[in-house]
Amino acid sequence: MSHPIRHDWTRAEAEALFALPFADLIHRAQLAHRAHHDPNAVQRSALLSIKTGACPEDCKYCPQSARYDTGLPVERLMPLDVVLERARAAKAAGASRFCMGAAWRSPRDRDLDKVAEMVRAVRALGLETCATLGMLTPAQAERLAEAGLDYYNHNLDTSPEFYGEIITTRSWDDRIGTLAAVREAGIKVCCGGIVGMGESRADRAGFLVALANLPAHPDSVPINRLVRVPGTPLADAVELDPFEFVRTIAVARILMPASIVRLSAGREAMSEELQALCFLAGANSIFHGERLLTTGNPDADADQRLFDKLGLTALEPDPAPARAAVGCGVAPAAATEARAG
Ligand code: SAM
Ligand code: DTB
Ligand code: SF4
Repeated sequence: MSHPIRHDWTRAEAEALFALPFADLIHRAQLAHRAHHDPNAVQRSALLSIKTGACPEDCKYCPQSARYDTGLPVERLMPLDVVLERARAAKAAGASRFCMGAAWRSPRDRDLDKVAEMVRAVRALGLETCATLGMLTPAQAERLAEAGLDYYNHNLDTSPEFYGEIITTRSWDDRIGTLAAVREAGIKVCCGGIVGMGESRADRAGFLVALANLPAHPDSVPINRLVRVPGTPLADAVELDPFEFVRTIAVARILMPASIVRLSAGREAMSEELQALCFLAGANSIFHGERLLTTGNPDADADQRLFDKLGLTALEPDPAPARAAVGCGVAPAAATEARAG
Protein backbone atom coordinates (compact mmCIF):
# COMPACT_ATOMS: atom_id res chain seq x y z
CA MET A 1 0.00 0.00 0.00
CA SER A 2 1.16 3.53 -0.63
CA HIS A 3 1.07 4.62 3.02
CA PRO A 4 2.58 1.73 4.97
CA ILE A 5 3.33 1.81 8.69
CA ARG A 6 7.07 2.38 9.01
CA HIS A 7 9.35 2.39 12.03
CA ASP A 8 12.53 3.27 10.17
CA TRP A 9 11.95 6.93 9.43
CA THR A 10 15.14 8.97 9.30
CA ARG A 11 15.57 12.54 10.42
CA ALA A 12 16.71 13.43 6.92
CA GLU A 13 13.39 12.17 5.53
CA ALA A 14 11.41 14.10 8.14
CA GLU A 15 13.42 17.27 7.54
CA ALA A 16 12.88 16.90 3.78
CA LEU A 17 9.12 16.72 4.42
CA PHE A 18 9.27 19.88 6.55
CA ALA A 19 11.12 21.62 3.70
CA LEU A 20 8.55 20.80 0.99
CA PRO A 21 6.55 23.63 -0.58
CA PHE A 22 3.48 24.06 1.65
CA ALA A 23 0.97 22.83 -0.96
CA ASP A 24 3.05 19.71 -1.68
CA LEU A 25 3.34 18.91 2.03
CA ILE A 26 -0.41 19.29 2.58
CA HIS A 27 -1.10 17.12 -0.48
CA ARG A 28 1.16 14.35 0.89
CA ALA A 29 -0.52 14.62 4.30
CA GLN A 30 -4.00 14.46 2.74
CA LEU A 31 -3.09 11.32 0.80
CA ALA A 32 -1.84 9.65 3.99
CA HIS A 33 -4.87 10.85 5.95
CA ARG A 34 -7.42 9.65 3.39
CA ALA A 35 -5.73 6.24 3.10
CA HIS A 36 -6.45 5.55 6.77
CA HIS A 37 -9.23 7.84 8.04
CA ASP A 38 -12.51 9.53 7.23
CA PRO A 39 -11.19 13.05 6.44
CA ASN A 40 -14.40 14.67 7.70
CA ALA A 41 -14.57 12.99 11.14
CA VAL A 42 -12.86 14.47 14.20
CA GLN A 43 -12.65 12.74 17.57
CA ARG A 44 -13.38 14.86 20.68
CA SER A 45 -11.79 14.29 24.11
CA ALA A 46 -12.65 16.20 27.28
CA LEU A 47 -9.98 16.88 29.90
CA LEU A 48 -10.28 17.14 33.66
CA SER A 49 -7.54 17.96 36.13
CA ILE A 50 -8.28 15.55 38.98
CA LYS A 51 -5.27 16.72 41.04
CA THR A 52 -3.88 20.16 40.39
CA GLY A 53 -0.54 21.89 41.02
CA ALA A 54 2.29 21.35 43.53
CA CYS A 55 4.08 18.97 41.14
CA PRO A 56 7.70 18.25 42.10
CA GLU A 57 8.87 18.07 38.46
CA ASP A 58 10.51 21.04 36.70
CA CYS A 59 8.95 20.92 33.19
CA LYS A 60 9.62 24.48 32.01
CA TYR A 61 6.32 24.84 30.17
CA CYS A 62 4.08 23.73 32.99
CA PRO A 63 1.93 25.94 35.21
CA GLN A 64 1.58 23.05 37.68
CA SER A 65 5.21 22.74 38.71
CA ALA A 66 5.75 23.73 42.38
CA ARG A 67 8.98 25.42 41.27
CA TYR A 68 7.27 28.30 39.45
CA ASP A 69 4.96 30.95 40.84
CA THR A 70 2.00 30.85 38.47
CA GLY A 71 -0.66 31.73 41.05
CA LEU A 72 -2.42 28.42 40.42
CA PRO A 73 -4.50 27.18 43.38
CA VAL A 74 -3.41 23.68 44.49
CA GLU A 75 -6.17 21.07 44.61
CA ARG A 76 -6.01 17.58 46.14
CA LEU A 77 -7.33 14.49 44.38
CA MET A 78 -10.98 15.11 43.45
CA PRO A 79 -13.68 12.90 44.96
CA LEU A 80 -15.31 10.34 42.69
CA ASP A 81 -18.74 12.00 42.63
CA VAL A 82 -17.31 15.29 41.34
CA VAL A 83 -15.35 13.48 38.62
CA LEU A 84 -18.50 11.64 37.56
CA GLU A 85 -20.54 14.82 37.43
CA ARG A 86 -17.91 16.38 35.13
CA ALA A 87 -17.78 13.24 32.97
CA ARG A 88 -21.56 13.27 32.51
CA ALA A 89 -21.43 16.93 31.50
CA ALA A 90 -18.59 16.23 29.04
CA LYS A 91 -20.59 13.41 27.47
CA ALA A 92 -23.69 15.61 27.18
CA ALA A 93 -21.53 18.27 25.46
CA GLY A 94 -20.45 15.71 22.84
CA ALA A 95 -17.10 14.29 24.03
CA SER A 96 -16.41 10.62 23.28
CA ARG A 97 -13.38 10.28 25.59
CA PHE A 98 -12.72 11.57 29.07
CA CYS A 99 -9.12 12.20 30.06
CA MET A 100 -8.18 12.57 33.73
CA GLY A 101 -4.90 14.37 34.44
CA ALA A 102 -2.97 14.54 37.69
CA ALA A 103 0.05 16.70 38.51
CA TRP A 104 2.15 13.86 39.87
CA ARG A 105 5.68 12.72 39.14
CA SER A 106 4.22 9.23 39.58
CA PRO A 107 1.11 8.05 41.46
CA ARG A 108 1.22 6.49 44.93
CA ASP A 109 -0.47 3.10 45.03
CA ARG A 110 -3.30 4.32 47.25
CA ASP A 111 -4.02 7.17 44.81
CA LEU A 112 -3.89 4.74 41.91
CA ASP A 113 -6.65 2.70 43.54
CA LYS A 114 -8.85 5.79 43.60
CA VAL A 115 -8.08 6.57 39.96
CA ALA A 116 -8.88 2.95 39.01
CA GLU A 117 -12.29 3.43 40.65
CA MET A 118 -12.81 6.61 38.60
CA VAL A 119 -11.89 4.75 35.41
CA ARG A 120 -14.47 2.03 36.11
CA ALA A 121 -17.20 4.55 36.86
CA VAL A 122 -16.47 6.80 33.84
CA ARG A 123 -16.40 3.78 31.50
CA ALA A 124 -19.78 2.74 32.85
CA LEU A 125 -21.16 6.05 31.52
CA GLY A 126 -20.26 4.90 27.98
CA LEU A 127 -17.21 7.11 27.59
CA GLU A 128 -13.73 6.03 26.56
CA THR A 129 -11.25 6.67 29.35
CA CYS A 130 -7.78 8.17 29.34
CA ALA A 131 -5.48 9.05 32.22
CA THR A 132 -2.23 10.97 32.52
CA LEU A 133 -0.70 10.53 35.96
CA GLY A 134 3.07 10.69 35.35
CA MET A 135 5.45 7.73 35.40
CA LEU A 136 4.02 4.24 35.95
CA THR A 137 5.55 0.94 36.99
CA PRO A 138 4.50 -2.17 35.03
CA ALA A 139 2.38 -3.26 38.03
CA GLN A 140 0.57 0.09 38.13
CA ALA A 141 -0.09 -0.03 34.38
CA GLU A 142 -1.49 -3.53 34.84
CA ARG A 143 -3.89 -2.30 37.54
CA LEU A 144 -5.15 0.47 35.30
CA ALA A 145 -5.63 -2.04 32.48
CA GLU A 146 -7.65 -4.26 34.81
CA ALA A 147 -9.87 -1.28 35.61
CA GLY A 148 -10.59 -1.02 31.86
CA LEU A 149 -8.50 2.09 31.09
CA ASP A 150 -8.57 2.63 27.31
CA TYR A 151 -5.69 5.12 26.86
CA TYR A 152 -2.73 6.39 28.86
CA ASN A 153 -1.20 9.74 27.92
CA HIS A 154 2.52 10.15 28.49
CA ASN A 155 4.39 12.51 26.18
CA LEU A 156 7.96 12.49 24.88
CA ASP A 157 7.40 16.26 24.62
CA THR A 158 10.31 17.12 22.27
CA SER A 159 13.44 15.72 20.59
CA PRO A 160 15.91 13.70 22.67
CA GLU A 161 18.51 16.46 22.13
CA PHE A 162 16.30 19.34 23.27
CA TYR A 163 14.67 17.39 26.11
CA GLY A 164 17.31 18.36 28.71
CA GLU A 165 16.64 22.06 28.05
CA ILE A 166 13.04 21.59 29.18
CA ILE A 167 13.01 18.90 31.91
CA THR A 168 15.81 17.81 34.23
CA THR A 169 13.93 15.88 36.94
CA ARG A 170 13.13 12.82 34.84
CA SER A 171 14.94 11.41 31.86
CA TRP A 172 13.99 10.55 28.33
CA ASP A 173 14.61 6.89 29.20
CA ASP A 174 12.19 7.16 32.15
CA ARG A 175 9.52 8.21 29.67
CA ILE A 176 10.33 5.36 27.30
CA GLY A 177 10.04 2.97 30.28
CA THR A 178 6.56 4.20 31.18
CA LEU A 179 5.44 3.95 27.55
CA ALA A 180 6.67 0.34 27.44
CA ALA A 181 4.81 -0.51 30.67
CA VAL A 182 1.58 0.96 29.27
CA ARG A 183 1.92 -0.79 25.92
CA GLU A 184 2.74 -4.13 27.56
CA ALA A 185 -0.32 -3.84 29.82
CA GLY A 186 -2.45 -3.64 26.66
CA ILE A 187 -3.53 -0.01 27.20
CA LYS A 188 -3.62 2.19 24.09
CA VAL A 189 -0.79 4.71 24.02
CA CYS A 190 -1.40 8.45 23.69
CA CYS A 191 1.97 10.12 23.19
CA GLY A 192 3.01 13.40 21.63
CA GLY A 193 4.52 16.66 22.75
CA ILE A 194 4.77 20.43 22.55
CA VAL A 195 6.10 22.75 19.87
CA GLY A 196 6.92 26.42 20.21
CA MET A 197 9.31 26.01 23.16
CA GLY A 198 12.28 27.52 21.30
CA GLU A 199 13.26 24.23 19.66
CA SER A 200 14.60 24.18 16.09
CA ARG A 201 12.93 22.62 13.07
CA ALA A 202 15.51 19.82 13.36
CA ASP A 203 14.21 19.21 16.90
CA ARG A 204 10.62 19.09 15.67
CA ALA A 205 11.69 16.54 13.04
CA GLY A 206 13.65 14.54 15.66
CA PHE A 207 10.66 14.57 18.03
CA LEU A 208 8.28 13.20 15.37
CA VAL A 209 10.81 10.59 14.22
CA ALA A 210 11.20 9.45 17.86
CA LEU A 211 7.43 8.96 18.10
CA ALA A 212 7.22 7.16 14.76
CA ASN A 213 10.11 4.85 15.60
CA LEU A 214 8.67 3.64 18.92
CA PRO A 215 7.99 -0.14 18.87
CA ALA A 216 4.39 0.69 17.84
CA HIS A 217 3.05 4.03 16.64
CA PRO A 218 1.12 5.73 19.44
CA ASP A 219 -2.61 5.19 18.86
CA SER A 220 -3.12 8.86 19.59
CA VAL A 221 -0.59 11.68 19.04
CA PRO A 222 -1.33 14.99 20.80
CA ILE A 223 0.48 17.94 19.23
CA ASN A 224 0.35 20.85 21.67
CA ARG A 225 1.28 24.42 20.77
CA LEU A 226 2.89 25.90 23.88
CA VAL A 227 0.46 27.85 26.05
CA ARG A 228 2.75 30.55 27.44
CA VAL A 229 1.74 30.77 31.10
CA PRO A 230 3.03 33.76 33.13
CA GLY A 231 5.42 32.62 35.85
CA THR A 232 6.78 29.63 33.91
CA PRO A 233 10.29 29.85 32.43
CA LEU A 234 8.75 29.71 28.93
CA ALA A 235 6.30 32.57 29.52
CA ASP A 236 8.16 34.77 27.02
CA ALA A 237 9.00 32.12 24.42
CA VAL A 238 8.81 33.41 20.84
CA GLU A 239 5.53 32.35 19.27
CA LEU A 240 5.90 29.59 16.71
CA ASP A 241 5.02 30.63 13.16
CA PRO A 242 1.51 29.27 12.45
CA PHE A 243 2.55 27.64 9.15
CA GLU A 244 5.37 25.85 10.94
CA PHE A 245 2.77 24.50 13.36
CA VAL A 246 0.66 23.24 10.45
CA ARG A 247 3.77 21.68 8.90
CA THR A 248 4.41 19.83 12.19
CA ILE A 249 0.88 18.37 12.09
CA ALA A 250 1.34 17.37 8.43
CA VAL A 251 4.65 15.61 9.08
CA ALA A 252 3.13 13.79 12.08
CA ARG A 253 0.29 12.63 9.81
CA ILE A 254 2.69 11.34 7.13
CA LEU A 255 5.04 9.57 9.58
CA MET A 256 2.18 7.97 11.59
CA PRO A 257 -0.61 7.62 9.00
CA ALA A 258 -2.93 5.35 11.00
CA SER A 259 -2.70 7.23 14.31
CA ILE A 260 -5.19 9.78 15.56
CA VAL A 261 -3.36 13.15 15.51
CA ARG A 262 -4.77 15.57 18.06
CA LEU A 263 -4.71 19.32 17.62
CA SER A 264 -4.23 19.81 21.35
CA ALA A 265 -3.31 22.74 23.62
CA GLY A 266 -3.07 26.19 22.08
CA ARG A 267 -6.35 26.23 20.10
CA GLU A 268 -7.74 29.14 22.09
CA ALA A 269 -5.11 31.37 20.48
CA MET A 270 -5.78 30.02 16.97
CA SER A 271 -8.11 31.46 14.35
CA GLU A 272 -10.74 29.26 12.74
CA GLU A 273 -8.69 29.41 9.54
CA LEU A 274 -5.56 28.11 11.26
CA GLN A 275 -7.51 25.26 12.86
CA ALA A 276 -9.02 24.42 9.44
CA LEU A 277 -5.48 24.23 7.99
CA CYS A 278 -4.55 21.84 10.81
CA PHE A 279 -7.51 19.59 9.90
CA LEU A 280 -6.42 19.73 6.24
CA ALA A 281 -2.92 18.74 7.35
CA GLY A 282 -4.33 15.60 8.98
CA ALA A 283 -5.37 16.51 12.53
CA ASN A 284 -8.45 14.43 13.41
CA SER A 285 -8.97 15.00 17.11
CA ILE A 286 -9.35 17.94 19.50
CA PHE A 287 -9.79 18.64 23.19
CA HIS A 288 -13.43 19.57 23.69
CA GLY A 289 -14.74 21.86 26.44
CA GLU A 290 -13.79 25.19 27.94
CA ARG A 291 -10.82 24.01 29.92
CA LEU A 292 -7.72 21.97 29.25
CA LEU A 293 -6.11 21.06 32.60
CA THR A 294 -5.58 24.54 34.03
CA THR A 295 -5.77 26.82 30.97
CA GLY A 296 -8.56 27.77 28.59
CA ASN A 297 -9.88 26.09 25.43
CA PRO A 298 -12.54 27.25 22.94
CA ASP A 299 -16.09 26.64 24.19
CA ALA A 300 -18.10 23.73 22.82
CA ASP A 301 -20.51 26.00 20.92
CA ALA A 302 -17.67 27.74 19.09
CA ASP A 303 -16.25 24.34 18.13
CA GLN A 304 -19.64 23.12 16.93
CA ARG A 305 -19.98 26.23 14.72
CA LEU A 306 -16.56 25.52 13.22
CA PHE A 307 -17.47 21.86 12.66
CA ASP A 308 -20.68 22.99 10.91
CA LYS A 309 -18.83 25.45 8.67
CA LEU A 310 -16.32 22.78 7.66
CA GLY A 311 -18.80 19.89 7.41
CA LEU A 312 -16.96 17.95 10.11
CA THR A 313 -18.66 15.26 12.18
CA ALA A 314 -17.76 13.93 15.64
CA LEU A 315 -16.11 10.50 15.70
CA GLU A 316 -17.95 8.15 18.08
CA PRO A 317 -16.17 6.05 20.75
CA ASP A 318 -14.87 2.59 20.12
CA PRO A 319 -17.28 0.50 22.27
CA ALA A 320 -14.73 -2.14 23.38
CA PRO A 321 -12.10 -1.54 26.09
CA ALA A 322 -8.48 -1.51 24.93
CA ARG A 323 -7.58 -5.00 26.09
CA ALA A 324 -10.86 -6.69 25.20
CA ALA A 325 -10.74 -5.08 21.76
CA VAL A 326 -7.63 -6.94 20.67
CA GLY A 327 -7.78 -10.28 22.42
CA CYS A 328 -5.16 -11.69 24.75
CA GLY A 329 -1.49 -10.99 24.29
CA VAL A 330 -1.74 -8.61 21.34
CA ALA A 331 -0.78 -4.98 21.96
CA PRO A 332 -3.49 -2.59 20.71
CA ALA A 333 -1.15 -0.46 18.61
CA ALA A 334 0.08 -3.59 16.86
CA ALA A 335 -3.53 -4.52 16.16
CA THR A 336 -4.18 -1.06 14.71
CA GLU A 337 -1.16 -1.46 12.52
CA ALA A 338 -2.27 -4.88 11.35
CA ARG A 339 -5.63 -3.39 10.36
CA ALA A 340 -4.09 -0.33 8.80
CA GLY A 341 -1.11 -1.91 7.10
N1 SAM B 1 2.08 15.04 35.22
C1 SAM B 1 1.80 14.18 34.16
C2 SAM B 1 2.91 14.14 33.14
O1 SAM B 1 3.65 15.11 32.98
O2 SAM B 1 3.04 13.12 32.47
C3 SAM B 1 0.48 14.43 33.47
C4 SAM B 1 0.00 15.84 33.21
S1 SAM B 1 1.00 16.86 32.15
C5 SAM B 1 0.29 18.43 32.42
C6 SAM B 1 0.55 16.37 30.51
C7 SAM B 1 1.14 17.12 29.33
O3 SAM B 1 0.56 18.42 29.21
C8 SAM B 1 2.63 17.40 29.32
O4 SAM B 1 3.39 16.29 28.95
C9 SAM B 1 2.73 18.50 28.26
O5 SAM B 1 2.98 17.95 26.99
C10 SAM B 1 1.34 19.16 28.29
N2 SAM B 1 1.44 20.55 28.76
C11 SAM B 1 1.63 20.98 30.02
N3 SAM B 1 1.70 22.33 30.07
C12 SAM B 1 1.55 22.78 28.80
C13 SAM B 1 1.55 24.07 28.22
N4 SAM B 1 1.75 25.16 28.94
N5 SAM B 1 1.35 24.17 26.89
C14 SAM B 1 1.16 23.05 26.13
N6 SAM B 1 1.16 21.81 26.65
C15 SAM B 1 1.37 21.66 27.97
C1 DTB C 1 -1.56 16.61 26.23
O1 DTB C 1 -0.68 16.29 25.41
N1 DTB C 1 -2.11 17.81 26.32
C2 DTB C 1 -3.05 17.86 27.41
C3 DTB C 1 -3.14 16.38 27.85
N2 DTB C 1 -2.08 15.78 27.11
C4 DTB C 1 -3.18 16.02 29.25
C5 DTB C 1 -2.69 18.83 28.47
C6 DTB C 1 -2.50 20.24 27.95
C7 DTB C 1 -2.23 21.13 29.13
C8 DTB C 1 -2.14 22.56 28.77
C9 DTB C 1 -1.82 23.42 29.94
C10 DTB C 1 -2.85 23.35 31.03
O2 DTB C 1 -4.06 23.52 30.76
O3 DTB C 1 -2.46 23.20 32.20
FE1 SF4 D 1 4.30 17.91 36.69
FE2 SF4 D 1 3.31 16.88 34.42
FE3 SF4 D 1 3.48 19.56 34.80
FE4 SF4 D 1 5.70 18.15 34.43
S1 SF4 D 1 4.04 18.38 32.95
S2 SF4 D 1 5.39 19.74 35.99
S3 SF4 D 1 5.20 16.24 35.47
S4 SF4 D 1 2.21 18.15 35.93
